[in-house]
Amino acid sequence: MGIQGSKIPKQAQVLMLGLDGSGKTTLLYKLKYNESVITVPTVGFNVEPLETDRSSPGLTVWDIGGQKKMRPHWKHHYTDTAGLVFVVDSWDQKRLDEARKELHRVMRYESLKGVPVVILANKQDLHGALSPEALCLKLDLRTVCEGRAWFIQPCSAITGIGLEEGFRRIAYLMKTPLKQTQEDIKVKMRSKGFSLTALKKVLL
Ligand SMILES: Nc1nc2c(ncn2[C@@H]2O[C@H](COP(=O)(O)OP(=O)(O)O)[C@@H](O)[C@H]2O)c(=O)[nH]1
Ligand SMILES: [Mg+2]
Repeated sequence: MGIQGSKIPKQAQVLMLGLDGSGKTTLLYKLKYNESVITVPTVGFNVEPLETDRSSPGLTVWDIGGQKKMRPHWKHHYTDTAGLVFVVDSWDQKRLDEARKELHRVMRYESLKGVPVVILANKQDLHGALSPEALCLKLDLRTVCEGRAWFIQPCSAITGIGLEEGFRRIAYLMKTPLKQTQEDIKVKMRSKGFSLTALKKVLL
């Protein structure tokens, strides 16, 4: 179950999943140390504590290896997961279908029911990267995220753009009841001039 309302522990576990090569390890170290690291495929996992803001719990971010042979192990981390960050390589359209299938498979797990999710549309610095709107359709996010709070955040682990926003967003979704998150999105989108029809398209 997700943690919502008053039941916020001081440190909340965020699980970061996604295909191998989507940029999980690069973005974790960019965010944590503002350093670009040379990564090797993650065997096992990397764990890092992250602070978002004072009113949110600290996050313990688990970056789990995404290679095919590692994916059956993802489920061992689900039980204590309060928030999910799913990283997608927005440029590599050849692997989008594989990413969609993995995301949908993860979301079906009973122990992740209702857990908020932020999709990080990574590698936005690359020419030809798909926009968050296009990814939303290709990954069928509205269907797969039904019944939980979710958000798609464009980012780049190389420039660092969008990373803090993505993790602040997951912290916010974890501590805010689902209904309130939808109200907040409505207010935000209306203030940006979105029509009611557009709002209906993005809200659950
Ligand atoms: N251009 C670009 N390359 C990235 C970005 N994020 C990761 N990469 C590269 O993608 C490759 C795989 O990254 P890695 O962090 O190991 O992926 P992981 O398997 O998901 O942990 C590396 O060569 C990274 O330098 C990004 O935002 N933009
Ligand atoms: Mg890795």
